[in-house]
This record gives sequence, C-alpha cells and structure tokens, in this order.
Amino acid sequence: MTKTILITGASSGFGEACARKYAQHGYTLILGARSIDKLEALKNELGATNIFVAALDVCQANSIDDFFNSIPEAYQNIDIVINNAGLALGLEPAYEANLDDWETMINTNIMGLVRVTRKVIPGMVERNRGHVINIGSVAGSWAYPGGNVYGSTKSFVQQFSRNLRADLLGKHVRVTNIEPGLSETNFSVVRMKGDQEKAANVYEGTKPLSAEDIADIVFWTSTVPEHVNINALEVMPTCQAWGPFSINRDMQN
Ligand code: NDP
Ligand code: 8X3
Repeated sequence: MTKTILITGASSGFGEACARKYAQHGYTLILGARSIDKLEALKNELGATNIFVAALDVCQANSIDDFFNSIPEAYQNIDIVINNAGLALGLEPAYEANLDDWETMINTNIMGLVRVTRKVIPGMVERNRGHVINIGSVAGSWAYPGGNVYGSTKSFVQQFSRNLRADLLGKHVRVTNIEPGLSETNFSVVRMKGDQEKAANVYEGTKPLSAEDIADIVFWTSTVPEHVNINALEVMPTCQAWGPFSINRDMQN
C-alpha cells in the first residue's frame, strides 16, 4: 500500500527535494506552499497521478483550513507530514531588527507548524500510524549574531518535537526533528530580502549541504523500521563546525 505524505513549503529547497524523493518511491503526495504556480509545475514535471497540490499560507489560519478542506477523500489518511515551510528574515542584531520580520518568522515557523501539526495528528492517533517530521535547524541549538528570533523559533521546534513524542507515547506515531546547518537553497535569498549577492556570499568558498542531501536524510528517517524513532538529527556540511566562545577584549569594566 502506498503511503501518503504531506509536505509544507514544497515549492522550493528542502520541501521540493523531498517531494521529488518521495515521488520517486511512489508515495502519494500532498504539496502546499504559497507559490501554487511552482507546485503545479512540479506536479506536471513529476507526471504522477497521485499528487495533489493546493495553495497554502501557513501564516493564515484560514488558508490552513481551506487547504485541509480541499484535500480529496482518497488522500486524507496522511502517513507522514513534513513541517518544512519556514524562513529567516534579516541578520540584524536584536536591537536593530525589524519587528514585522520577527512576527513573520514566529507566525510561519511556530504558529504555522503547530497549526498544521494539530490538523494532522488526530487522524494519525486514530489510525495508530504516522510520522511527524519537523524541519528545525542548528540555529535551534546554537546561538549566533543575528540569529535572535529565527534561532528561537527553531528552539521552539526542537522542544515541541520532544513534547509531541511525550504526548504520543503509546501510539505508533513517530516524531523527528531534522536540524540542518549551512544548506544552499533559496533560504539566503529570502533572508537577505532578494539581495542575490549577499545570499551568494553566505556559501562562498564552501561546499554546503544541498536540498537533496536533506531529502535523502529525511527519507531515511521515515524508512527505518517502525519501532525505531529518530528523535533528532543534526547535520552540518563537513566545512562547518563550532567556533570558540566570542570574547570582547575591549570590555575591562
Ligand atoms: P527555501 O526558501 O528554498 O524554501 C522555503 C519554502 O517554505 C518554500 O517552498 C516557501 O514556499 C515555503 N514557505 C515560506 N513561507 C511560507 C508560508 N507562509 N506558507 C507556506 N509555505 C511557506 O528554503 P529552505 O528549503 O532552505 O527552507 C525550508 C526549511 O528549512 C525552513 O523551515 C528553514 O528554516 C529550514 N532550514 C533551512 C536551512 C538552510 O540553510 N537552507 C538550514 C536549516 C533549516 P512559498 O514561498 O511558495 O510559500
Ligand atoms: C538555517 C541555518 O545557520 O543559517 O537554519 O541558521 S543557519
């Protein structure tokens, strides 16, 4: 029996790569994002009949309701949800950052993720089968200058994932938080508000993770035997690691 997977933010980056990966393996796909044109193009390119796409803005409760209400009957038994839709906006220090950017990140990365999860998990519990895969980030564990609210949203995702596991104990519903580091997608273009040069600089001289690297890892976490739950998986490119604590040596008083 083919499994049904719902992927948020499937129009680009990790979400799109996951859609391709699961489609290759014959899964039935439900894909959501704001860019419906990109989703339609992806569906046409993949050419399979078991793909449903619809517009989804995870920041809008109404859009989430409309999206779920539009899912055809045959697609409604969702086996896996990948809570991937998300973004970072800006890298300014907290005392200069734009409050609207903070609100958008909180609405997308936290509220969007919990709303979608709340829609999907009752059915998983009822069927006693399912897997919630959240896309967190290394930024959820490790602070860096300018990470402020973005990193904090991903800390929420990390802790929410653990708490979901606690609530779901006794059910055959798995929860996994994938925590990628430096990965080349459209992420930095969005973070730098369309400045392609600044976005390219993020990856200059590196071999970052690709969207396909992450899709392979996500796929693996969902295909290990059912009694195995990968709680969290942090992954960085080999060219990335931690630095020493920063110490300002001009602060003697
Ligand atoms: P991309 O910008 O390439 O993709 C982001 C996806 O999220 C797009 O499909 C976008 O679709 C969707 N999205 C954004 N806002 C919304 C919204 N309000 N409603 C629905 N969909 C939305 O970046 P990535 O693939 O890199 O990002 C995917 C996830 O991975 C994010 O959660 C990000 O925080 C996380 N991540 C990224 C890392 C990186 O270095 N790239 C590392 C660690 C984590 P659309 O605009 O069409 O709505
Ligand atoms: C994206 C990775 O290091 O840019 O979540 O925050 S990082």
